[in-house]
Amino acid sequence: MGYKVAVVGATGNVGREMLNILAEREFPLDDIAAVASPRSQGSEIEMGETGKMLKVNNIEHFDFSGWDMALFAAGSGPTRLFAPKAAEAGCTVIDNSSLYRMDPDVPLIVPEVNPDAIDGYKAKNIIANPNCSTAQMMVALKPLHDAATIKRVVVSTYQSVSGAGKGGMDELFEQSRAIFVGDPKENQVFTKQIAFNVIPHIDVFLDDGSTKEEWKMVVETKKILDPKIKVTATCVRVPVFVGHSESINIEFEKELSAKDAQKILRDAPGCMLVDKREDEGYVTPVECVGDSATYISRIREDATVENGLNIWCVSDNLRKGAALNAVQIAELLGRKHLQKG
Ligand code: 11C
Repeated sequence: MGYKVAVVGATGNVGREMLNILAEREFPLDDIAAVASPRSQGSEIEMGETGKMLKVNNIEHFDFSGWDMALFAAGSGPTRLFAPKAAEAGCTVIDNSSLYRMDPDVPLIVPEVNPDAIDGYKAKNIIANPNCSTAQMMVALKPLHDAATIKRVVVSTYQSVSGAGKGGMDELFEQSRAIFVGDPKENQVFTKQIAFNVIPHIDVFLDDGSTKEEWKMVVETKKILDPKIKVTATCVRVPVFVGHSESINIEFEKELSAKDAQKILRDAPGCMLVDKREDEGYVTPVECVGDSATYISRIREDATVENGLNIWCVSDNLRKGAALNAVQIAELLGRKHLQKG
């Protein structure tokens, strides 16, 4: 016996990846519904690479009662309207938007890091999925925090355009081509030219001069891992299609050598250590596309602070940063709270 699962926002980058991953991981399904905006009603979408085609349902007419879980990848606007309806109808919402992440009545979960926090989901029947740049950093930091207690993190991100949806990917492609043929195109999705450029601006500016993307990394780390950890972030969009990279400087309470950190991360859940001081000894975003792991490379001691380490962390932002983490939450929810059969 399996679950009845709805994927909301099924036609977007993350929704499609959710369908892929549900199929790939053989999630026990009794029924699956693809749900999207009225625009997509009647179109069809493939369930991963299974050949099974799903008719897309209009979110405005979809009845969530009788469905066990809904994986939402619909953005904050539609989520604000439809997630509470689904939750009230008894369908547990696993939401990928930023809407509920900091709600004290909504658990914010990375299954490798804080699985027990899921127990609080009943207050609203909603569970939040973290921001992609936070999720991969949590997978890398948790085992190091357990070993030597992290005091402070300084992170700079190199985030791919797929984080801004299909429109972001199209803009990078079209703009690169247009520049090559000598017919430059105006930017519409990004605030500046993204082709052959980098943009230190993701999401809106806040009063203190940081961006909301940077703020998310600070507050989500505290909620997921430890409120005592100080985090400062600089988030940058780079002309990469898929895969977010992060340079993370970590200051610990206790001493932790680069060698010991390697040993810990080699065995840590969700992590893949590739760390040799040679050409093939580190991972770049193009190599992580389609993978589930959070790759860690370039571990080295930072001699400018007491107990400091630098690491390089790369992951497929559409997977661990979004769809995979959501499906892992669904698996955890099934194991801990919604057992079937
Ligand atoms: C980006 N991290 O790369 C964003 C996308 O809060 O879920 C995800 C935004 C969010 O643009």
